[in-house]
This record gives sequence, C-alpha cells and structure tokens, in this order.
Amino acid sequence: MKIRSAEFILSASSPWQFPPPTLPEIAFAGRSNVGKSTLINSLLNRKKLVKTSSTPGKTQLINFFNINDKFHFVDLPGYGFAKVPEPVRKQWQRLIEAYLQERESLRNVVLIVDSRHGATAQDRQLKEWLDYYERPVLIVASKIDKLKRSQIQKHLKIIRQDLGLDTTPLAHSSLENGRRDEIWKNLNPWLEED
Ligand SMILES: Nc1nc2c(ncn2[C@@H]2O[C@H](COP(=O)(O)OP(=O)(O)O)[C@@H](O)[C@H]2O)c(=O)[nH]1
Ligand SMILES: [Mg+2]
Repeated sequence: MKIRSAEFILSASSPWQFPPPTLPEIAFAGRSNVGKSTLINSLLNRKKLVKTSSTPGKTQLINFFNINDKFHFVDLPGYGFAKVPEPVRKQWQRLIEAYLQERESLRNVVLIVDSRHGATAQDRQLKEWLDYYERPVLIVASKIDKLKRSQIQKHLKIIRQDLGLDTTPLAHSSLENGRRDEIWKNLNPWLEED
C-alpha cells in the first residue's frame, strides 16, 4: 500500500462524535500497551502519527485517521489496564462495543496480542464477541523482537490455540519493516471498493 497522506481526524468519547461512515474502516484493538499505536504507525510508515506511550491506559478515546482519502484507520482504547476505576472501564467498554457493533463502515478488526504473553481472557472474550457479530478479524502478534528466534513459532502456535484460529497469526515487530507487507496483504482486500 502506498501511503500518500495520513491525517488525524478526531477523537471520540461517544458514538455521536464518530465521523460520517463514508470510507471503509479498519480498527485496531487489543489490551493497553500491546502495541496498537505502534503497529498503526508502522503500517503507515509514520513515526509519530499516533502517539505511543510506555504508560499503559492513556488512550481512552477512539481515534480516527484518514489515509489517502480512501479509508480510515481507527485506534481503539486499550482494555485490561488494572488501575482504571470501574466506572471508567464500563464507559470504555460501552464505547468500544457501540463502535464494533454498529459501525457500518467497519470492514476488519485487527486484534493485537502480545507475542510473549499470549492471549488474555479479555482477548479471547473480544474474539468470541467479534465472531458472534460476524466481524472479520485479523490477529497480529506484537513485539516478536522480544522473543528468541527459536521461540517465535511456539508462541504463535499458543496464540493460535488460545484463540481457536484456523491459521497461524501474523507477527509484527516495530524494529523490522519486513513483516509489514504480510499484514498489508491481508488488509488490502478489505479496502477495495465494492
Ligand atoms: N520492542 C518493541 N517494543 C514495542 C513494539 N511495539 C510497541 N512497543 C513498545 O510498547 C509500548 C506500548 O506501545 P503502544 O503502541 O503505545 O501500545 P498501545 O497502548 O497498544 O497503543 C511502547 O513503549 C512501544 O515503544 C515492538 O514491536 N517491539
Ligand atoms: Mg495507543
């Protein structure tokens, strides 16, 4: 995918703020700190379009980006951060569910799982929820540079089993560009015009 332009549109804290669903959308989901924003930047070949953070639990809003005036990338708030107070957690969950359930322009959800830790209970829940609503999902295992080479396949297999996938998940590392193409190859079909 050739990226000609990538621009932040807006941050939404409730559904009425979502931009009009005029372009196909790909959303990035996963627990807090798993590498969602990093993956988006890496796919777009931008260093700092999306803010990344070593402090988990920062992004509480849904962030929309316009790419090439052709499609949207959507950075969803991360879940699973223990220090978040319960009412705030509930509010996030409502926001994410409203988006995932109702967004008519949503074509694919990229669910990012930490390659070291495997799928968490919340990752499994989200996957099941997305399957139930028949939302296509692409699983990406992040931070594989943190694994020994000899361990990568084993960890991918565990994620595959944990989430009940038919195929081995894709892998990503922000330190190497090589794996981006494989991810794009899987996303491109969702962005084609009808
Ligand atoms: N070594 C390594 N660090 C990563 C990778 N992806 C993300 N990180 C780091 O993990 C932290 C959280 O990343 P971020 O993209 O902000 O996670 P998000 O909360 O899911 O959006 C940051 O410190 C990133 O630099 C990766 O592939 N390799
Ligand atoms: Mg983020």
